[in-house]
Amino acid sequence: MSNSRLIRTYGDQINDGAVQLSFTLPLESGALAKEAAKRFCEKLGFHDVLICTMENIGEGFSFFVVYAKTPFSVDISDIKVITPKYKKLPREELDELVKTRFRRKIVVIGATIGTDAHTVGLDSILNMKGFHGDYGLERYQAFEVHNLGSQVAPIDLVKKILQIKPDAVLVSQVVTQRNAHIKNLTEFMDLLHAEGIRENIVVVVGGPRITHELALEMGYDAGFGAGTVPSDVANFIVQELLKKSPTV
Ligand code: B12
Repeated sequence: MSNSRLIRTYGDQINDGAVQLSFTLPLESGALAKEAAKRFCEKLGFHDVLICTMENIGEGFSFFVVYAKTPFSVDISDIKVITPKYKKLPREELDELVKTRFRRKIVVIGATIGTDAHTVGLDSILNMKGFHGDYGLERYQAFEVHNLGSQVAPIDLVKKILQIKPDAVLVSQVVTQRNAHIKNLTEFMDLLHAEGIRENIVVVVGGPRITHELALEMGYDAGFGAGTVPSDVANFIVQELLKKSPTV
């Protein structure tokens, strides 16, 4: 007997396959553009294609919003997702755990590396006020936080690590155009290895397009994506440090 569990997108009725799409075609709005948009969706396998919005955006371009139905489904019994492993302890408990086991604060450095100027994601993890009603690492007694901000060159971050000697390094990468994040993350990891300091620290990367799987492939301890709250990261860091040095 098959254990497959097929699901399809939902619009009005379960598994009706309804999808909303938006895209741009290099055509002036009009009957030709509308028909081209419809045929394009049909080529993608959609049926019952309904063009809801067609608007000129600049000369010779039209933007579309389309409702359509897909015949495809996905078997979720096949899917294996890997996520960072940690037990979610409340802030007070985590503070107490660090106090009793480490008898000092956990030193954390955070930076957005390369030319990436997006700071909001990293700040939401580190700043006291936190994100989504969840306090940031600065609010914990357990952490001493050094937020270096954005556009930190990987080599400069390594210099700071050698100076501050943190327990954990948090790197943010939001821009993924032309795989800029892969280049930056690889460069940073290579530098850590070259300095012989990789094994001593917990190294975490985050950003909206970062997955735990990608992070592990690149030699990081964990990857955190969209919707991460600071307590996820706080718990991961402390529990990973305890795994690395169980005798602490
Ligand atoms: C605000 C913003 C800006 C601001 C940034 C201001 C600032 N100080 O941060 C400004 C205007 C400067 C900007 C500039 C640019 N931006 Co911009 N920006 C955005 C925008 C609208 C919101 C990003 C944001 O703040 N999100 C809110 C935070 C809370 O979410 P987050 O970053 O995902 O963070 C969460 C998680 O990802 C995770 N996380 C993030 N970092 C880390 C780190 C660690 C260690 C951990 C554990 C977790 C973690 O935790 C956070 C909380 O859950 C997005 C579009 C969008 N709606 O997302 C585009 C967007 C990110 N920008 C984009 C682009 C292209 C640019 C520019 C290149 C545009 C240009 N042509 O100039 C420039 C780049 C400049 C540069 N050198 O980097 C693209 C990126 C596309 C891509 N994948 O590469 C986006 C997606 C817009 C788009 N659809 O095209 N941008």
